[in-house]
Amino acid sequence: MTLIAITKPVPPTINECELSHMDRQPIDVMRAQEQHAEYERALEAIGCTIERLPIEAANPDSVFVEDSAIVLPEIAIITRPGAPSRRGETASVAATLRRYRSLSAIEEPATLDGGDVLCIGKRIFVGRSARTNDAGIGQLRTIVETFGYDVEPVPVTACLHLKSAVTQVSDAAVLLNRKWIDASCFRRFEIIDVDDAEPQAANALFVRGRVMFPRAFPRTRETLERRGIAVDTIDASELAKAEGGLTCCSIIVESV
Ligand code: CIR
Repeated sequence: MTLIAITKPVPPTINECELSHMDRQPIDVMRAQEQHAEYERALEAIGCTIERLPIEAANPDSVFVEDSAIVLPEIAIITRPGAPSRRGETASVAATLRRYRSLSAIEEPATLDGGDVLCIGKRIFVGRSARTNDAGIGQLRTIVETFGYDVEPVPVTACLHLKSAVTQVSDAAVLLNRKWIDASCFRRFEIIDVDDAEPQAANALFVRGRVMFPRAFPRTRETLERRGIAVDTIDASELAKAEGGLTCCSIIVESV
């Protein structure tokens, strides 16, 4: 089985990105591009083939491809991002995913961002957030229930997306910030708390049994390692200024 990681380059316009829970700070575009290249190399090192789509200068947030699609083994669902400025990002992702999966799409008036969707086995947690509405959750449920998935909504108010507050870090464990979401939704899993001093540390990328993790959060990294979870760290500090984490910068597709 091959793992494809779909990415898009950091556009020169990234300083015009959407921001919801952070103050705007200047983003050094070259540094962001270098960090993004390091991210792609880290994915390659764990066996992913990078499929880099063309740069989209007209879409300041286009590097955050995760928000454009949900990919399951059976189907890919093209989203309708909650921020109107981001709706132009989905076409190129759909054109690529069509080669790997049959496609379905979230339709108006529904909105759904990929960052709000956390799939663990046959359970799909979906953040009800400023970006993802009830119609989006409902349409997703209708599409995936035929394949045997359960959809569980999780309220998200304190941060941008569900995956800003919780991600999977092993077959059995999630890394979570319980100040931002209700941890009881994840009671079936072993819960690892982010360090109190690192509220933004919950977004880790779990691929092929490995965890890619931002270098900016050494205390949470220590907690993960104490719990037996080895991590590869990368510097994603410039992309973090655009409110993006590690999961946001790729769409992982298992291809047979
Ligand atoms: C936004 O606000 O849409 C972007 N500046 C950040 C998106 C990050 N995406 C993600 O967490 N999945």
